[in-house]
Amino acid sequence: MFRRECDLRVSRTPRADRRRGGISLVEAVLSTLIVSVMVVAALQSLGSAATADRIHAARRIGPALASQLMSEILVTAYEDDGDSPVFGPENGEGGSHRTKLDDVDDYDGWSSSPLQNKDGSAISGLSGWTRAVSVQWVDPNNVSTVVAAESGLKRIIVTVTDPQGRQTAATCLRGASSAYDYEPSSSTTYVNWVGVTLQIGPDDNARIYSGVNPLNGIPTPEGQ
Ligand SMILES: [Ca+2]
Ligand SMILES: [Ca+2]
Repeated sequence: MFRRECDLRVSRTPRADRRRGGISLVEAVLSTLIVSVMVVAALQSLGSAATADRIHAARRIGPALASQLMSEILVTAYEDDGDSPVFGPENGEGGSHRTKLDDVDDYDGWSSSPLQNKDGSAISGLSGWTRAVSVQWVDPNNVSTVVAAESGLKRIIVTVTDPQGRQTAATCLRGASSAYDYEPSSSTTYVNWVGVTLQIGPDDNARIYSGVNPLNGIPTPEGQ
């Protein structure tokens, strides 16, 4: 008896395995969606970081600009040494810059936008910022009380407003007998204020503003 045997087994790839050999449309769409979500999330993070950086810079610049102008004011005389001092700029001292302002109350009402250096030159990179000054006599026994007549004490307020309307205010008191109110014993040239603006690189937000009053005292008449 002849018996024939043959092997009819055929190797087949299961349908599921064959599908894994490529990328289906659904998988491509899902992958694109996931990547898109990740890109959007990354961009939002970058945008938030940039916004936070700008806010931080604005909070740092406001006090610096206020301090810079305040230091400029504090080294002027308490009262103009002319024959007819007035509260506010004396004759010939007003104008578009601050080079002729030589006593504290000359600065009352000063405001500038765009911001200016003392010589009237514009401070670049600060479009939309405003700096304003208010000076008032106050009661020496209660410095929060404004008085209408000479009291021997002036309160100076420098207010800086950024382009978004956020304000920074610096307040100082100035008496009538500070070191800067004594006449030198002889004609003397000295440095009493230095305004500083520093910037490294092209980023305006990285700029540093400051003003300093050197500690060298003004030469005073003997006995004073
Ligand atoms: Ca004055
Ligand atoms: Ca003056």
